[in-house]
Amino acid sequence: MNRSFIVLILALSVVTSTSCTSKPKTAASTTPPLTLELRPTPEFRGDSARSFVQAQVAFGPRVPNTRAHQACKDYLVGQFERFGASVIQQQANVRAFDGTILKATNIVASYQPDLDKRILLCAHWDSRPWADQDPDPKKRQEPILGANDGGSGVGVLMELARLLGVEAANNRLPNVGIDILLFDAEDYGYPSFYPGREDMESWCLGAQYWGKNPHKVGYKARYGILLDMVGDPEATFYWDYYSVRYASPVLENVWSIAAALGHASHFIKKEGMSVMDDHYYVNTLARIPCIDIIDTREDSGFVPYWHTHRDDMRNISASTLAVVGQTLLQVLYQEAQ
Ligand code: AHN
Ligand code: ZN
Repeated sequence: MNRSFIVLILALSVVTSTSCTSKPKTAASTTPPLTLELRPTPEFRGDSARSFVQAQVAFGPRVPNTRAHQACKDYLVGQFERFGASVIQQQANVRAFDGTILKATNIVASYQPDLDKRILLCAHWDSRPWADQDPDPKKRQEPILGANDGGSGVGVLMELARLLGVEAANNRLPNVGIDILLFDAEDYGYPSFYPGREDMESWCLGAQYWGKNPHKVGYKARYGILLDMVGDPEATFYWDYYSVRYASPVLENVWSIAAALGHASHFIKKEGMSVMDDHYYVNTLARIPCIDIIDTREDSGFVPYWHTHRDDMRNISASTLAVVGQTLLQVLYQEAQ
């Protein structure tokens, strides 16, 4: 009786001690590594974003110093105001590679401008003055529509602003300040047919100006996300070199959130090419860690119609715009908790 009682106690202590020591092991092997808990967000409408791309393209090429450029600027400012944002137009005369002075305007649309904790979302709203990659040499001097290159990123951010406007009206904005920054004169970079030395600083003139002269003194954001060419049905977003170099935790976060939403076929966690884009100056001049969500293809650079006359609405997929927009919304609402 006594002995069996002791055996029972021993057996129990073995069971309890094993279960005690093995508990962390079991937990580690059954719990997936830090799964992300998705938060409820408004529903991003890809068709609405696409209609905002269409509206920009309807102005024609948005080349600095043209009427279409001016008209599109007024349209964008009007829309962001209609969506309840506080809008600042930052005017800048910037010098192009050939000496032309461009009357550029960076547009900043802010939600909850008084909050300290801010996220910066960017795109460029101008379009390229030349189709210098077009297969037809006779058409290379003409400006492009830039539905994808320029239009798509702005379209996504407009739909996001529309949704934030609805949230603001219902007093349920996420608890984070959001700045939508549309850079001008991104795509006035040195054309391939122009003689002389190629100059990387000829790109992103609006971003360079803003990086040296932020729209508000001492402006800071936790991080930035740039959208560029986010409308193609088969868009693939790889990690670009400068994003890795300056903002790799942001890449990790955004690509993980995209994967959790089921978008891993577009957001590919792999290094791609090095892209000289507006985010370079947000990183190096404003010193805000900023990534670029930009469509690049394994081994083949940008989309095949990049800087050609085929960069039109045919390449703009409501579904891809929604993949990007829904990911951004989730990123924002993850910050808000
Ligand atoms: C270059 O790599 C020269 N430009 C990439 C930035 C860009 C141009 N994005 C759209 N158009
Ligand atoms: Zn371009």
